[in-house]
Amino acid sequence: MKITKIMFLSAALGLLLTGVTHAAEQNFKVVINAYDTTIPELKVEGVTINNIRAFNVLNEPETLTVKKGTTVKITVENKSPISEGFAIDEYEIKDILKAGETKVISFVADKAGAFTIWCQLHPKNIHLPGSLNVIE
Ligand SMILES: [Cu+2]
Repeated sequence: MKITKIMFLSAALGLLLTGVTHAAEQNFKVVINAYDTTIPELKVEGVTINNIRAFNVLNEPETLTVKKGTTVKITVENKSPISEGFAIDEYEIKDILKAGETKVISFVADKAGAFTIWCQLHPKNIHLPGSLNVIE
């Protein structure tokens, strides 16, 4: 009878500790993907445009949301054929990932607000920025 109680208590405590750990730490996986699009011919309102080439880079997912105080671990994988940047100014994060490289970026989200995740190497209309949302 006593052993059963102890086993139950330690199981409950185990669950409680697991819950606390999950609330304090959050893991994300972000993939940087490059999209190279070619449109041979496009007709818009009577105007014909030939040979359109669009090159865009996206962080997927673009938006990360955490609660203030969370330890954030972002595993960033660069699948673009060139080096890409990963920066969040307000958290003093400024990293560069070579093509094919994966890095883990860790920090404590101790400031609430919406912060731009951007690439410091390329224009924002090519490598589209994302957002880190830290909620109270
Ligand atoms: Cu970039």
